[in-house]
Amino acid sequence: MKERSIKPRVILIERVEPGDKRAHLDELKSLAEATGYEVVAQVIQKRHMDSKFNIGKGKVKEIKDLVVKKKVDKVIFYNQLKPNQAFNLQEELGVDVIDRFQLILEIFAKHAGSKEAKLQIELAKLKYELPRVKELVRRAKMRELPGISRGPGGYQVDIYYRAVRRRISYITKELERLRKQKQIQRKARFMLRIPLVVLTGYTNAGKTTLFNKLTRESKTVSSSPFSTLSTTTRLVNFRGYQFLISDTIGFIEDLPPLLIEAFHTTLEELIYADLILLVVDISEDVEEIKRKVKASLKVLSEIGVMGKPILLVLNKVDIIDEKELNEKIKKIALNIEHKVAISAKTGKNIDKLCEMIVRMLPRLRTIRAMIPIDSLPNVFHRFHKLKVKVLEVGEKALVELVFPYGLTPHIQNYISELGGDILVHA
Ligand SMILES: Nc1nc2c(ncn2[C@@H]2O[C@H](COP(=O)(O)OP(=O)(O)O)[C@@H](O)[C@H]2O)c(=O)[nH]1
Ligand SMILES: [Mg+2]
Repeated sequence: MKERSIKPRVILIERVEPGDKRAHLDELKSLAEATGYEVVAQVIQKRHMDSKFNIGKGKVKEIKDLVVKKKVDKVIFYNQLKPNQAFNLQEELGVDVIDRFQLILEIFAKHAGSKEAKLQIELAKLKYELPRVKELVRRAKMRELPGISRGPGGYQVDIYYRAVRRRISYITKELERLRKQKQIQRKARFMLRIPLVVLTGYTNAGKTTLFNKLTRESKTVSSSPFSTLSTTTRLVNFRGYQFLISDTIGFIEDLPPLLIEAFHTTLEELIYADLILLVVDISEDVEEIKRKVKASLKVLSEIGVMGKPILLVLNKVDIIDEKELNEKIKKIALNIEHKVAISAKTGKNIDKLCEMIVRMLPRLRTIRAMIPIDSLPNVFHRFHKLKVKVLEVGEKALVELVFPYGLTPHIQNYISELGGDILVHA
């Protein structure tokens, strides 16, 4: 008997404009899987947009059959759907229909840790929904809405529309307030006792595959200090050396502008990284790889983590030959000093990757803290002269401390006992 998985089952659909060559379903599949869906079918149609369904009417019929046959829960479009198209498709197919924008929102929501991240995502969602609510109002007024008895009538929809707008203005103000607050106090919320490695790179590069390879026998890290990290952080033991590794959503191609702020908040855990692994798909075109690496470095600098060590991981070497690999490595030179070519799928060079990780991870942790001036003698007494540097003296003293990772909890307690604060950026 075939077992039915508990993951929601989805069909992916893309309408490709007749002139366009590239389809994007691989990328969409990677996003859908990362969100927790099981992809049971993929459909591509080459044609101009149909105003009613986006895709053609005949295709809709075909998909309707697939929905029934494959017990599908949801249909996901690569193309952005106009409000009326989304409603028409939903009516016709009898299941939820979302587009890429909404899928990205779902994945962001799943990873959102901080209050700010959650608000950013809700804001993007409401802004996206506003024209859809408008369409709902229009349909309700025209008495077109199917089953008015089960949905809101025109009057209620109107009220809902106004409520959405009020919420948008509330969140906008709240975010402004949080931003100001953050500028005043950039305190570190927590620090880990063990160095943290964070995987990043574009969708489909192989981050999750690599994460699974590296952590096959490891445990999920779920104790409270990690609660602001994504749920996908695990402990890796490599020849007696320990480090934590986090999988992330990473970078998304053609991100809708409305989602950029929300996207930045999903990168928060990079602030805590001791080492960043930038994963690229080496089987892609050289120009494509270069463009992605550059764009990645730009985003990293925008969120303020450029000072951290970066290891460029050239993944998928199993599908190109040695000659191609060497040529590409030469061309991608850029200015990233450390790189390693691996296959997350076959396991090639995974040991070498781990060796490099261990080599690149700092043995000692450097932090900066603000402490009351009268505690300075205490700090000097506690630390060897070489391990503490006073950088600035104002109302409080800004000091830099260096100590072994394992001592992190003690140092944290010590500084808070003195009435000091550790700053986010070391
Ligand atoms: N041939 C090959 N395929 C890989 C390798 N690593 C990942 N993939 C495939 O690339 C696709 C995207 O991988 P995934 O880990 O989801 O990428 P992510 O979006 O960066 O997390 C999947 O179909 C993987 O099976 C590799 O080393 N070699
Ligand atoms: Mg992934």
